[in-house]
Amino acid sequence: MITFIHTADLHLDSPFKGIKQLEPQLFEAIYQSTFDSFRELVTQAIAAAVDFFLISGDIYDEENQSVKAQAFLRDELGRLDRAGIPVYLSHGNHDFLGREALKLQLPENVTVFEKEVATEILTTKTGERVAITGFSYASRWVEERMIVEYPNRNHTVDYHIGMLHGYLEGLNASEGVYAPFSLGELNAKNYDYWALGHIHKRQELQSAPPVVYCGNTQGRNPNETEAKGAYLVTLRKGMAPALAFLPTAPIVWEKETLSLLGCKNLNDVSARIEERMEHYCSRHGASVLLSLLFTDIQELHPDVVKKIEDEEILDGVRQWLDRPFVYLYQTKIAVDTEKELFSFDQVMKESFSKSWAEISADDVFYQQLDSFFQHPLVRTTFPDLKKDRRFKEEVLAAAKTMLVQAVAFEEDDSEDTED
Ligand SMILES: [Mn+2]
Repeated sequence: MITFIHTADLHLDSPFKGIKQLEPQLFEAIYQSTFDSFRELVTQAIAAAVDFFLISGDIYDEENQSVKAQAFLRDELGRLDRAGIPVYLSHGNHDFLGREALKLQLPENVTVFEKEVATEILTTKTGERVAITGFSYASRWVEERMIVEYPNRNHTVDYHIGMLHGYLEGLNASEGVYAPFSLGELNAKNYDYWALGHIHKRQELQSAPPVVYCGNTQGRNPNETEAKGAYLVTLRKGMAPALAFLPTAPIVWEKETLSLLGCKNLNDVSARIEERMEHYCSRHGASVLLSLLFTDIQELHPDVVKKIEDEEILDGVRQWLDRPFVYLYQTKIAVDTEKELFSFDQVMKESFSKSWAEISADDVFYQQLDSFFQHPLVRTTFPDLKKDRRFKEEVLAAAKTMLVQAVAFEEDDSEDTED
């Protein structure tokens, strides 16, 4: 039997740029969160006396790693060293190899994968032999199918584990398509576990053998919701693999849809919000940064809608600033004009859906925007834009809102004249 930690995407020293202005009181806790989550993970790994510890890329947030982040990693990995736990780490697209002159020496228990795919062999305290295969990014853009460089299963060992920071094709995630692979390609290697990194949303893609994105260790924006942490994995010969998720993030981003049915004025909305915040307060555990998406606003006075749209409503909310804190980070109103607009005209709805499917297809979308992406300014300033799935989603969502509103305004205007 072997036990190990599978983590990735620590993004140590993430700057949390947008939050600094928002709430200086909480900023320190938020800024420290990437560090705190990893420290907690190391503590739990030592308590569980795991055989080894895997970090599948993006240890640091930036290519230019702060001395603080490096010293932190060195010291935490040093705690694992003193506990006799070997560490295998690879660098990803955020913290690719380079800048040797700026590297702090890591402790002796640490093996760093280089840019070529390589296999390390480890013998655990109970004498079981484990092969671990991985590589590090030599640059931000690794577009090759690195999976083809991975060797087939090593038949002289008890377990073979693959570490891979890359993109599972067909996932439709917002992360860039780097070191792409398919499930079939992974399975063809015949390994016992795939410790994936890069996609920040935690997901078990397959249970036997496990193919797992462990997610990042600390959410960094409103889209990185849910508890964050790492996996404690146990593999036994002839038994089903056991995966236990260890939540270690001190702060969790939550996103919730909240109905405002029955709310008419500012007081009603405030009361409804505080009810939800009390719910999070009573849960205990991690601190919460909450985003609320309001629906059913039909009874709400237009002046109140305006206050929500301007996010002025946040100023009136009683925030819970004691640790663990519960902080309302943003409020939005769900746009449902599409449903209302097309509900009365089936033909219009169908033709819109058809056009929509056409322009949403990757080939059409990217072809239409080709000269934009090729523009020198775009290429130099936003080199990653074309690979950013979220960019496409945002462009399409914004376009849809504009189209829908352009038609909906006609409706609004006619209503206005009745007032
Ligand atoms: Mn990452």
